[in-house]
Amino acid sequence: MSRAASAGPAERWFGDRFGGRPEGVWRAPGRANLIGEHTDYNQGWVLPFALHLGVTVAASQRGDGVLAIASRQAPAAPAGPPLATLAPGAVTGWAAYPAGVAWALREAGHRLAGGASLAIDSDLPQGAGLSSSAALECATALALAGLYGLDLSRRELAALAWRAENDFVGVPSGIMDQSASLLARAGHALLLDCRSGETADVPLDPAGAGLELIIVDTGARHALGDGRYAERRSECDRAAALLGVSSLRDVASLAALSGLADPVLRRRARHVITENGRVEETVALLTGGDLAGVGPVLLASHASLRDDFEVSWPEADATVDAAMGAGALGARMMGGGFGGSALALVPAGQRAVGTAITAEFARRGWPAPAFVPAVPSAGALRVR
Ligand code: GAF
Repeated sequence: MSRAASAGPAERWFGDRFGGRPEGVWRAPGRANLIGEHTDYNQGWVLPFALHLGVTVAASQRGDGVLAIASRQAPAAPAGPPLATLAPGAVTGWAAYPAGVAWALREAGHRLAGGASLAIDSDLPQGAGLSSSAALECATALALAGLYGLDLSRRELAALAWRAENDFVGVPSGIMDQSASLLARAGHALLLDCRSGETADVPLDPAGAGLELIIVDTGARHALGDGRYAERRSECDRAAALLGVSSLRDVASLAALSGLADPVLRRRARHVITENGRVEETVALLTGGDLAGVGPVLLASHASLRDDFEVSWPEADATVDAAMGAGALGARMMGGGFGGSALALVPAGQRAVGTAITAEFARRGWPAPAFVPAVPSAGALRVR
């Protein structure tokens, strides 16, 4: 679905719930991550790109200080917290994400005095590891900044959206997803240094290389807030502390890991260090015009996430094996892990990979996976 086409349903939804025409419509995409998994909160590097799927917010200012929120995907559960009462824990469920953004803006000293009506529509699958939460936060952040004329850079908005997720919703994510949604450019992946915040656009044009990137939604649902993601974060923090560095980014070489007695912490740290190296390798390959050469790097990333970081799940492993057996150039699980989507790099128009994955799921008695073309798209924007 194109962005222009997607403004209509959100506008009509606004009319249904609030009456009249919204002052504006904003849209923020979900993301895929080419490589650099579980490196963001270790102050390392990531290389995500924006998807063509996303969240649209049709919005207007109000005069009563209320944040009225209605989602087309959850019509039975509208929310309407007064802005003045917003505090962590005060709003739960999906509405905590937009409410958290209003809270983060207020905490940063921005006035949204009259409140806002937000009509939300999404074409992103939830729980598929494609950052539907970050897209909701970023679309809301752009909408509120637009309505109230706030002079905030994309980087500042990403930081506020990230703060909403961490400090209001209570999910301890890194900054990758919000950055990809707000900063990515069409036809490019976004190289982000998660310590300095510096970014660079790296050309990513699968079609031009005669290839396709395919997202495989494995159907296994994941939730960043279920505790396992937080456990990985704290293992990384412990490993860094034991190695005497402020984050695993600062570990100079794999040899230093002999200083970790705990084999689990050693494996976690090894993943982060080698994954940072794989981001660097991927950027060099893309810059040299060799997308096909990225295939083996994706596969190595998957092995590291499966064996060292232990965040893969059976459907992702089966997807990667079936894809490689049917002629993919590379494949890996994507995102936080324990469910969600995998990414496969395949020759353009080659249907054998999808067929093989679907057949493998059927053989194992799993529901059929869904396939989404991953086209590097533009970051968030005002649609109208
Ligand atoms: C999730 C998180 F939200 C990101 O910050 C990142 O840590 C990712 O998992 C793993 O790379 O998407």
